[in-house]
Amino acid sequence: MSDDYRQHGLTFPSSFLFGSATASYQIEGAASEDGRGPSIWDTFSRKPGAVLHGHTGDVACDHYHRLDDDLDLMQSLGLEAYRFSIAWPRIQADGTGPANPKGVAFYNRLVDGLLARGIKPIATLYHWDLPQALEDQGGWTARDTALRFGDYAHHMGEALGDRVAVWTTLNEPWCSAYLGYGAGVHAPGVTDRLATLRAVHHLNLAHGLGIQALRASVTRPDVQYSATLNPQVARGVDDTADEAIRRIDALGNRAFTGPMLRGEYPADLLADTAAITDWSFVLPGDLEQIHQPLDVLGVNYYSTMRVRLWDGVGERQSADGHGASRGTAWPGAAEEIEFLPTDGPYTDMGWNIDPAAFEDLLVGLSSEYGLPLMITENGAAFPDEADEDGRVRDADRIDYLRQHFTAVHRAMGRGADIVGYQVWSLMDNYEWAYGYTKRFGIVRVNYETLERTPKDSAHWYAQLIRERAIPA
Ligand code: PNW
Repeated sequence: MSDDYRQHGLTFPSSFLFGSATASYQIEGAASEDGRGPSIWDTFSRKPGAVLHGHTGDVACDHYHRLDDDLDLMQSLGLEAYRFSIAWPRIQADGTGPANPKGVAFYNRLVDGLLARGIKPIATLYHWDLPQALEDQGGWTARDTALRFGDYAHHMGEALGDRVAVWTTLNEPWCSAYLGYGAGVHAPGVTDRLATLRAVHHLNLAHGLGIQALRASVTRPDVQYSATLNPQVARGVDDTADEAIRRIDALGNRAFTGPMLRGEYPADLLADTAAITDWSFVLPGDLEQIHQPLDVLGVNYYSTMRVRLWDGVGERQSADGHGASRGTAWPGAAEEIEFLPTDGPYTDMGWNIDPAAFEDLLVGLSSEYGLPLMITENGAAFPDEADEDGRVRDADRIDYLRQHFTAVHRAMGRGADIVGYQVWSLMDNYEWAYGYTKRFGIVRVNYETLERTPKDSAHWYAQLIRERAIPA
């Protein structure tokens, strides 16, 4: 960025896209309406003990029935962009065959409603709600799921490809593979090392096939293609940490950026996992399929981990409380890593607040891959309550957002090419294994009345967007 840009203080360029993000299963509800088939989260959330209080997404924020009001809400906050995801089982109940017109109609209304209000649609094809019928045939451990994803992407390109501005194939494939098939704390709840690595590859393949299917069906000329990753950021605690961080980076980051952006699986990743697999599920030609040109890299960031190599004595620490990424999720050489409690302060997730790591991450990614970056998620859960007057005074969330917007601004000052920021989340919603107990929204949702109330942070964000500068 130029000196001219720096002189204006904490302002953002006119092209910078301020928005907010959600995901289908977390907000829509209407889980069996208009031909929607069951997803792996409908199944997983009903498994005893899988989700806090047995909460499900059956109703969620009832966004499916409150679409127009929610669109008005976005407009009232001045959002320039809205990142949503499409529920695959609304489009193909069992993951195959023609597109369900009622499912398509809902997303048509959403996209048209956004455009009518001057809000850019950023669509994610897969934010974790895999059709259960595909899981019954192996889910992401099965190659066929990636092929089915390509067909689904083609349907969506045909349906919305004249209007969606930014397409994202996958949200956080790290979570799908490592939390879904490794730690088993997300759907489908599998705990199997080989399954985890097969899932990594088939998610990558789905991304590549999805991009190609979109390119073949989309007609909007100024469209952009992307994937959203959640880079794993580890800080070291002693002189064994560099090796621990390298293993985390191989499995957590380069397992995706390698094939997607460089066309190869890193040699150290293959070596670190050699005891589990020879990666023979990577077929000839797969890497060419996965390695597709992208316009933007989506980055989700919340917090960091603290690691060192385990000396093999006593019980290995895995810091499930105060470490953002489950210590039990990592296979292969990463099983010899200890995840130590991070330093506070923490959000209500027990995740530490570390905006300096965010700044460095963005500078590093930008120089490493040379792609424009979009912050597709950043935000915080806090146990906020409405006061007697109905106002939600979430000063802690404002503080978190201010620190992280400042980090983005500083990263841009250091040369990182960052094109936008989608706050997680527009409204309180279904926080996966935590059900409705964690509130990430800048808008409060009353889960009894489903009423929406913009929190102080929403007003703060609206001011930021209006002034294109971080409020003092
Ligand atoms: C992301 N972890 O999920 C998702 O993209 C959102 O759907 C979610 O609501 C948000 O972040 C907040 O959690 C994650 O345990 C869930 O490391 C869990 C982890 C990371 C990201």
